[in-house]
Amino acid sequence: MGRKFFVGGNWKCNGTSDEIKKIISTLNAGQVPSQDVVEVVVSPPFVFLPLVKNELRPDFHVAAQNCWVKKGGAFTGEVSAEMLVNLSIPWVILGHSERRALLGESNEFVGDKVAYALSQGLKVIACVGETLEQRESGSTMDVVAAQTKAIADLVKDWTNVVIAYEPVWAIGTGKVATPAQAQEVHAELRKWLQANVSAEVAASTRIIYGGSVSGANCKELAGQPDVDGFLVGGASLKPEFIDIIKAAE
Ligand code: G2H
Repeated sequence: MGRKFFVGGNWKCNGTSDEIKKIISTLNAGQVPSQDVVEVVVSPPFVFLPLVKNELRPDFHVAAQNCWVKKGGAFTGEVSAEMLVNLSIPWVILGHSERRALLGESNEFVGDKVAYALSQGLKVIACVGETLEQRESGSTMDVVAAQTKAIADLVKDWTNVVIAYEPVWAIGTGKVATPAQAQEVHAELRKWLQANVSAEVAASTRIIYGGSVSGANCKELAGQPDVDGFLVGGASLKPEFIDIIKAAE
């Protein structure tokens, strides 16, 4: 199947330029497995993208945390996919639950964003995940399938898509999904891709887990057959991110 382990660091809305430089130094000094074993992508706030792009070691790549849904223009405050391509930023995170919840991004809007970003040549980390209420009411898979369907309806080529399963109740709470809970949803998602997209896409698309991943819990999560890596928030700002990358081994 050959799904290369993927570790993303989502720095969210954190950091001063001094703090960002410190994180870069730590990452640049870290001993990690080779690019044949793990793909590492870090996602600073927009304003720090050029700094990180210029200073970060070349075997780690850079992602934006969002981009506009279509071609740039009169959209105050937005950053377009074209601009990211112009700055040679290869990746973008789309559909993070913080944006879905706080900024009202719907499944369809996220699907449109994913399709447009891909059409411009960006690679996409597309986030899906259920709230606690949805999990407790037994609708986890319905929610995650609907979020994925809105993307699948518009995307034909999945080569440049990584799906991040991030249960909302596990984000920034310290309440990580158990390895069994993560594996269950990842396996169901893969089955969904098999049934609704193709066996090839199901076998080759990386499904990574996000939600309170740490140096302490990453090894066990990484041992699950359908967990192909992580999207890390809080811990990606700390030296322990290097330990999380090593979970690829
Ligand atoms: C989930 C994750 C990163 P954290 O949002 O995308 O954040 O690891 O802080 O839960």
